[in-house]
Amino acid sequence: MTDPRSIADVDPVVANLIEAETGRQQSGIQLIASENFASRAVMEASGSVFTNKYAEGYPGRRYYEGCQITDQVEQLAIDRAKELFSAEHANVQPHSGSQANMAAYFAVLEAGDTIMGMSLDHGGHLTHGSHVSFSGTLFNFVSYGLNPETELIEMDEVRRLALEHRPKMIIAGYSAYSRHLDYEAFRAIADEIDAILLVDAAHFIGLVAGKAMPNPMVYADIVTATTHKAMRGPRGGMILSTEEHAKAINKAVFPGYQGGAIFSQIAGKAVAFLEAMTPEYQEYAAQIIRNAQTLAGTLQDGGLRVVSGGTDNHLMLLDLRSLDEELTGKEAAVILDEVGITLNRNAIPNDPRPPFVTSGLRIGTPSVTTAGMREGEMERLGALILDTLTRRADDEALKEVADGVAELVAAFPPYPADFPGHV
Ligand code: DSN
Repeated sequence: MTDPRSIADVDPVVANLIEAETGRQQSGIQLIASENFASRAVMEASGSVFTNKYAEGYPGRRYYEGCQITDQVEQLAIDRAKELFSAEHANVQPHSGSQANMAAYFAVLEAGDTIMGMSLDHGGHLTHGSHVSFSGTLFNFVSYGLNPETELIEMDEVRRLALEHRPKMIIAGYSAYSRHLDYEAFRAIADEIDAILLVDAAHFIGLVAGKAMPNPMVYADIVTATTHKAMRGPRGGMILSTEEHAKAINKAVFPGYQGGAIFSQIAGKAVAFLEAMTPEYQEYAAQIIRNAQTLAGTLQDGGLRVVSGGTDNHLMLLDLRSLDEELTGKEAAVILDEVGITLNRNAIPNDPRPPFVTSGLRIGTPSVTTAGMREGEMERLGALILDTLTRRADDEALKEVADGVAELVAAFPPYPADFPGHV
């Protein structure tokens, strides 16, 4: 029999770290745009006995025996994903968003082919062609950026580059861009050069699930995504596509780029998809955007420039130079973390500082919205952020901000008091 003792008895060191991390997550305000608080149901599934099972292959066609139940859980996740996003095909096996992208690229392209995506320093993702990622070394990437005046993707420029370089795939999607994507224009450009249109919806798939943003599957050949950001599921990735690419995508995920899938995570994905089918989740998704817009407005009123002038989604980028030319993203993020507001430094478009320093911050509202905060709390939070940044040399002022943060957090705990690991 396996050791029946709890983690506190078997490994108090790790048990203490779990308790400490639980304490950290709920004693501060979490504003990292790619994070969220998964539900207890999601975590029960992703911490379940499915972690023990190998089931290489796909439902009904496995290389191992004993997959009867695993087949059911994967099929459930597939069916729910297809229903949620009106997709002809879903693959729920990718371990992460990056692996989903890698498999999707190789499903329909060959190494060396040309792909066009948004550059990392204008808000794209590492896997959209950065030279430090597999994408930039294995494919010939052409990047589009933002119009320097409007800080928006300019579709005429995307079309000009597409006609010049004739990529076999065009990627629409981002990690740090706060505006709607013009799917119709991307589709038209892809059709003009006979390219595949892939939408990387990793950041905003949860808003699509909650019907707070348009569904990219209506336009794209392939949609890649993660399940743990605004989606609020377990860590992992997935690929949605038209039936035309279904076989190639399945083959690319397994055996192409992964071995056995992580079925405990797939069980968690199934639960998250079910949770996302409820009217409550739709209200949650809409509230994420209202919160982001209120927070952006409050920060703008306080003199902080929001890149592109605002947000249509769950995130915003702040140009710290508007408050103080000397203030870097790194310094601002560290000071904010010290008063209990956790976010990440982020390059702003055409940032003169290196990526480890930056002149900007990225803020996202999925986690605070899960905790139950609404517009009123976003105004309070905006004031606390502004106070921290403008009075950062004043220890007394920072102490007052930290007290304000603690008050806000205490009123909106992400997890109930009886939650496992709660401190
Ligand atoms: N690292 C994630 C983010 O923070 O946006 C994307 O993979």
